[in-house]
Amino acid sequence: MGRERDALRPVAGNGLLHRRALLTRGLVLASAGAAATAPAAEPAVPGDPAPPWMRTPGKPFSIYGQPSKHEEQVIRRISGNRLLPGNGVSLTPLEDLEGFITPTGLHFERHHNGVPDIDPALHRLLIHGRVKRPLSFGVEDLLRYPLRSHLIFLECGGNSNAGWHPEPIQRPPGSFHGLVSCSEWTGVPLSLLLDEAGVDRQAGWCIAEGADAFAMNVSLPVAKLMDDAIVALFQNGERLRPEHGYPLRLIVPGWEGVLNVKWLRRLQLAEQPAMARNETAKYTELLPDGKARQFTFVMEAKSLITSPSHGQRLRGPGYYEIRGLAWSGRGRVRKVEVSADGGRSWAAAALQEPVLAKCMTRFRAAWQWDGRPVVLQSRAIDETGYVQPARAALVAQRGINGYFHYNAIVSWAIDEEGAVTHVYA
Ligand SMILES: Nc1nc2c(c(=O)[nH]1)N[C@H]1C(S)=C(S)[C@@H](COP(=O)(O)O)O[C@H]1N2
Ligand SMILES: [Mo]
Repeated sequence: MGRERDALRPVAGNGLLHRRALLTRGLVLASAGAAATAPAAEPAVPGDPAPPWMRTPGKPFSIYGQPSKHEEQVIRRISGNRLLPGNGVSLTPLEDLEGFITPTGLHFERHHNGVPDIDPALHRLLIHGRVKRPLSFGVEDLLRYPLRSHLIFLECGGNSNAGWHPEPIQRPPGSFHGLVSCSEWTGVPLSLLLDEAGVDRQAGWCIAEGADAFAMNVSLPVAKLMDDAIVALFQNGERLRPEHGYPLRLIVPGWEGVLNVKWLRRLQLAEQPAMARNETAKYTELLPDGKARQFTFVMEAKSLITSPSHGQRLRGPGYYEIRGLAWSGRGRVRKVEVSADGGRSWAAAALQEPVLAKCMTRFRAAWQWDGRPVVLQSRAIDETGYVQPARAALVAQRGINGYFHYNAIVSWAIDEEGAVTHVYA
């Protein structure tokens, strides 16, 4: 009981409790008692009459499952281009999801010229350029190689770029941080295929090209491809969906989304990068000194509170579980800290297992809200010791002409009414 009472003592400003509190039974009642608020559950009704759906047989089986009709509002939000309908994004509604896997139907999408309709029997993957033996693989050929799975996040380098706006954008977090999702990707380790082709020693780069009408291409260092890249054929257990690269795509764990070429058709080994559009005009960042950062492959550590967040309303003072996601392209998330006083004091959040490298990690923190205005924040620290920066620090370092790779701490202000707004704290 001593430990339990300890767990209910705040460890940081404005009511953040020790993460042990999440394991303490009776926490809700105990803390609700302390704050004199009603518990969330209603007392049981005597009699417990059978609801209507218990009085007739249910529907028969279905051949492919769909979410409940009561969850129709949980959708990807599309931000397209009226003049070029195939160029745009759809975003994952992060605030509506739990755990760390993104359902495939809600995984964000980014296409430059639409989703090609590819016949898997005709699709080929060519490995050529500076290799001893150029090779061409069909899907059936690739399925005979040993497979490997990566549970990883995929994030567009342009995710969260509204953070560079001078005023905080007032939208639910998925609407401006939702170009990140997390899946299990399964495919052939690229090192196997490159070894078979025999990469020339001078070939440090590999130019990957997709079979879409944009023929998107990017340049990647061969060392990374040999390390942990895969040619993915499956996502979350089933064959890739057309919008995510059917029948095969490149997966480059922890590196920015654009490098994960969908509908992959060509890997050309070369001594130099291609200097393609998406590594010169785009996905580069103009720095305050007028120079541009290029080939910023890794997605740095980031975290985000998904609940409470913009668009939600707290129903009065009392106990809340603060919930969010954290990830780092450099490896595991070592720690997530949560603040309820705009960053003056921090409490360690509980990290839900499994905590995997280059994967999303779900974090939770116990919080007793006293009903006064607060600013909630989270910051991720990864296994390299990298600490997610405050917005002011990121802006000081990178200026405001960057557009890509925004990973600053996100702040949610909660007012006396329980309304949540986005602020720069
Ligand atoms: N061939 C091809 N590959 C592509 C793209 C594309 O337009 N064409 N978009 C890239 C970008 S910018 C991102 S962020 C990711 C998005 O992958 P997803 O749509 O599966 O989420 O795919 C990348 N691979
Ligand atoms: Mo992207």
